[in-house]
Amino acid sequence: MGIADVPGLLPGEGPLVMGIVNVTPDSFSDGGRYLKAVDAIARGRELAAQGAAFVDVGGESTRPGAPAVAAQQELSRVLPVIEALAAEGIPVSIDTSKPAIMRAAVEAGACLVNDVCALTEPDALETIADLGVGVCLMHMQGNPCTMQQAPTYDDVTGEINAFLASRITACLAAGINRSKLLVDPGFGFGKTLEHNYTLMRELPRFHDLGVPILVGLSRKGFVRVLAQAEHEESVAQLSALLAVLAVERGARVVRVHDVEITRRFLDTWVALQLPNSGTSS
Ligand code: 8Y7
Repeated sequence: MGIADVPGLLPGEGPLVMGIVNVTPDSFSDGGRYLKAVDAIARGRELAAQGAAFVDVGGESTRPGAPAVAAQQELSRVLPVIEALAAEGIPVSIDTSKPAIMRAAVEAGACLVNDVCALTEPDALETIADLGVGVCLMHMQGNPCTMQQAPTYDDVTGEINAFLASRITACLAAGINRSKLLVDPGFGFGKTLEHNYTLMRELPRFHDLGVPILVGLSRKGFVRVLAQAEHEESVAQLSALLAVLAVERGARVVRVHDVEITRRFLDTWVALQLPNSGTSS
């Protein structure tokens, strides 16, 4: 199943929520791993019940400064979760940049690959072409360890747009169908506060790429700054507001931690649309 086959992502249909399920256990014991998988599966079910169109399963933290995880460990974290959720008919996306994990995840039932490296790892393009699944191409400046040290751009939106255009071209050249692609400017990935604000203001410029736009704003550092509050509730609410703004500016999918409130905000926005103002891309 590819992106074009996922119900709801056809042109003219409303915004979709991707719910986040992190499987990053602290314990290395089998018992701990099993418990973490059970927790992650329960969380995925809960997010689907709250209205997530996909759950994004990740076994390696991509937060700034996070250490890399060995492929074997990443696999043992995510596969049981993907298998269980996919078996229940929940559309699963796999958050990874490693071709071996993309392949194993799709064999376990994932229908979408969420790659923060936009298929730049060796063999990633060929793997996605071969698997025939959907893929989200995200922009990042630098790598997760160094990206927040001194991100610089002359024209942040223009440069990210050009990068995403070049990755779309690379995908098409590798034999991946355009209908399988999503793009994402990568809020917080090698961006200062001001870069994130500019991207938010200029989000409509990404329409030119001609593929659906996904954004991840949920509980990110700049959202915490805007919220001016420590409580998670305020951060969740502001994240949901920003999801609505992003959708109004053309995003089709929002990747979030708080599915219920985001879905409620988006449903309200959809219900209160002015005539003839629906998104069409
Ligand atoms: C994003 C993401 C993260 C994002 C896409 C976090 C894996 C950091 N952020 N994937 N992943 N877009 N496509 O705060 O913005 O969730 S991890």
